[in-house]
Amino acid sequence: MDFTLSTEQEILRESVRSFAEKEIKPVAAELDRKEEFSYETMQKMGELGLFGIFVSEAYGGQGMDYLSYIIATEEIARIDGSHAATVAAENSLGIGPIYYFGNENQKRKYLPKLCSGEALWGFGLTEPNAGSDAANTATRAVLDGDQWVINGSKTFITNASTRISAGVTVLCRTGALDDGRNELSCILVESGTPGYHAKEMHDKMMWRGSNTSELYFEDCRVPQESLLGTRGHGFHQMMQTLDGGRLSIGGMGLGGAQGCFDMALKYSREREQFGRPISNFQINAFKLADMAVEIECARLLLYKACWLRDNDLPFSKEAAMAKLYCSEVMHRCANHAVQLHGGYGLMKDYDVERFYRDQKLLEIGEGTSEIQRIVIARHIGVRCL
Ligand code: COS
Repeated sequence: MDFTLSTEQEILRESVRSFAEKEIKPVAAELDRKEEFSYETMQKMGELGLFGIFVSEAYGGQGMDYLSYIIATEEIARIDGSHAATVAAENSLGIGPIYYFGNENQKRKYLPKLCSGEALWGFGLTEPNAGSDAANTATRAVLDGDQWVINGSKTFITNASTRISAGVTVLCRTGALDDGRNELSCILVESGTPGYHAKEMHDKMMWRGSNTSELYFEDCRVPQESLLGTRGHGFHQMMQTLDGGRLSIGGMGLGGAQGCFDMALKYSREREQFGRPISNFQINAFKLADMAVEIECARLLLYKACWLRDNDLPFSKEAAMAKLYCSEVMHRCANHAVQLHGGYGLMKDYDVERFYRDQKLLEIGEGTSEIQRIVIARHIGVRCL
């Protein structure tokens, strides 16, 4: 078994790490405080090649493997969850569906701009009454001549209401199946289409530097050719996309946990109480040791899931495991890191305070921890829901 990363992956890790330290770290706390999306760092991330990492060069991507993309996400998350959210949502949820299910015209039209970071694209799955029960989509699309007419709404959609948001992939009911279930299809809707409105959501606890939106469709008409892939395949497309997206949430959990560990180790070596560094108290040393073990396990689990994907092997179960475990590891690491910082960990002057808030999203977004356990249970032969 060879655990060595390739030279390209090592170089990517180093360059993303140094970019995140230099360009994101100095602005992350302020963006979080102001709840502001940064177009400046967005542009710089585009120039660095952080979008379309796994997309072929023919469409403007970097032509690297999925593990490389996850390593990049991990390194951004080590410094800031909001920027990692922008990167992860754009790559796996924005670009992913168009790249994997789009026709040649759609790929040529949208991917180059999305891969350069000039434009963002949303993933319109969640609705006010269709969260964990994603198939319960109420948004409808009816074919009228050669146009789809869309009515409904979506919520908690990342990257959909910035001034560079170019559009969104929307899961819609397009009919009924013989067995009574809904026929669900994905439709691409461009920003600026009459009847489509994206409204930014505010007052978030976490990921305050990333863009989150509610989407409204009122008799929104798009050409029939805006259908993504095959009619009726929308739910499968969304679920397959989430398998990949869950790996990137795993990357965010792993990177965030590493960031918490790095801050906790540094602080507890410097902070002295009772005449010695607090890291020298066994109770604290054991916390740091436990964090190191869990981060190592998380990395092995996540990288193995990426390896399965990169080798075209089934990986849904492992993606759910990695997403579940990495987010829960970050939860525990953020908790330990704040505890080790004592009163200072509760202050916004210290980045651990932001990490403690940002980690919570990972146990909820792209399928809650409970949903991951359902997916895993089904894979190990237990039918539950
Ligand atoms: N890849 C491809 N297809 C999949 C799939 C996957 N990972 N998971 C399920 N499907 C398919 C099934 O094969 C089934 O296909 P058929 O209708 O052809 O038989 C169909 O999708 C329905 O699957 P299932 O019966 O398992 O659906 P359920 O409604 O029971 O729920 C869960 C499945 C709960 C796992 C799903 O709704 C889910 O993941 N919910 C969470 C949604 C989520 O993560 N939201 C967050 C979005 S933030 S971007």
